[in-house]
Amino acid sequence: YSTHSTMAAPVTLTSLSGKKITVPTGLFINNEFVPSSDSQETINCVNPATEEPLCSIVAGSAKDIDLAVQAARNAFKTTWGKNVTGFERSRLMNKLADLMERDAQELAELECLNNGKPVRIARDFDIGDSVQCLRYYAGWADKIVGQAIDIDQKTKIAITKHEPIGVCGQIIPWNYPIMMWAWKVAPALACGCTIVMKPSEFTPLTALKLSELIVEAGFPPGVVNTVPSFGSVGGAALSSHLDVDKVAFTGSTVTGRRIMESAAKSNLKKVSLELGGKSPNLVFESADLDQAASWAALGILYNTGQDCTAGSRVYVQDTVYDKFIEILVEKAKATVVGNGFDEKTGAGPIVSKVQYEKIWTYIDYGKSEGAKCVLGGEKRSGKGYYVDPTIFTDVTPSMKIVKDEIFGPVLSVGKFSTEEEAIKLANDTPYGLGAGLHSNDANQCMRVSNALEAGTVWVNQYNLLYNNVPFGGKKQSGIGRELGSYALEEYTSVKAIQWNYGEKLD
Ligand code: TXE
Repeated sequence: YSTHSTMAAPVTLTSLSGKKITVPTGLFINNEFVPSSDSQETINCVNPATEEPLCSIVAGSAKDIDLAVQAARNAFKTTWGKNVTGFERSRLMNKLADLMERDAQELAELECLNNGKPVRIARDFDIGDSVQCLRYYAGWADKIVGQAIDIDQKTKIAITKHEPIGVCGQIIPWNYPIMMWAWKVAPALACGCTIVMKPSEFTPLTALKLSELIVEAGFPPGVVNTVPSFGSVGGAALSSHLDVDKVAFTGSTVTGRRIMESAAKSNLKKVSLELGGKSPNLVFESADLDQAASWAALGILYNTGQDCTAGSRVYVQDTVYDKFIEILVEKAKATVVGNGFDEKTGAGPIVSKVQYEKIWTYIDYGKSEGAKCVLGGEKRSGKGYYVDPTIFTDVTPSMKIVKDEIFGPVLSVGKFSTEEEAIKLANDTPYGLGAGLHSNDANQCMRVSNALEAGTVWVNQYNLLYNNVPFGGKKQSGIGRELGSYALEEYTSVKAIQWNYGEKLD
């Protein structure tokens, strides 16, 4: 299945539905798919449902990143940046959204082939949300405005301008390849920035396919460039590049730390990081237990637990603990884990062999550290990186399954007796991305929401995201906010123009 590493010719994949999908395999620089300028390396893409190879694509080198940055800088100075109106950016972004919507089924099937997630979910949620994200930020493109600040009413005024920050490196992970692309690209384009996108080496195919739509939508060359590459090569080159003004990252806390360090050591580029989590989900005795169990199951099983906000630690009030677990196990059992081409599938395979093995290591830790496995925990035979919903009860705070981000469908359920204890357990983590609470006591909902150390608190629900609501982490879960108007701050630089129209020096 090997291809010539230097060629950038498209390959045709056949999805399980029989659809033929043509995928570019080159690096996307200046609106063209090109081979690497100096490397023979390839990225070998695998279908996680079958463990079979899909295709090989060109892996970009540090030099290729440099060429892409040059293309992005050139576009920033000529056709984009300060040379394009908000109306035009909005028009192009809406066009791109329309094209994504037109190709939703094909993109969803490709996402399923490369990532494993169910086609239905990719199409209706990941892509549906991404289309909306583009339209949401297209709406902002001509509304990014500064302030006029009177210093006095007679002689001096200051004007603030929210200028595009410049060339943005965007490094995205493999759990939501299309959605993370949209979350990064949409606000950057709306603000007038240009982009060098580095998709994950595990799931680069949909970013390449979306690059075709960038051309079709009519974006000028160099505005969006895509350089699939390995993290230690392309990701490192982007974060240490002297001509990149900002790097936006979603991924592990370990890598986020490295990126920030590279940014500090190079040119102090602006950094936004959306990192890992070990999010708590609290169930109080007054809660509607049936609903709370449904949200808790969704919280850990959505995207097969490969979710930065996965509600991986559920804490239940002791008075309803046994009853809640009974309901939760039934709900979790009902989630169909299987091939993403089956419309009934609720959760697909794990994205890669490394992740699959990481999850099993943690399941083994759970067993050896004395937690009680009440659901799952057994390997399947046959091909595909499948992990069935797994629930551990009787957990203690020092267990690895309680402390570490597993990034799989593995849930720890613990017990508390008072609200104070629940808050203490919930906050006992270096992370602070998401948190949930279920209660029918309105005062308690507000008290606990205030006390939880997290960027998002879900009350009587879990894991829902909206394009107009900010998202991001506290503590070691990140820096900066995506989505909503808050994301615009990540891609703009404020300039104060101080204007004297009357004061004279003696
Ligand atoms: O992540 P990495 P990995 C967590 C999750 C998972 C663990 C490891 O717990 O099990 O991280 O996953 C690029 N400089 N999350 O190793 O390395 C890489 O190429 C610059 C949480 O896959 O963080 C990819 O594009 N970039 C998470 C991106 O970083 C580098 C999503 C993410 O990969 C780099 C994914 C470097 N030195 C994993 N090294 C979330 N928050 O949603 C790698 N990369």
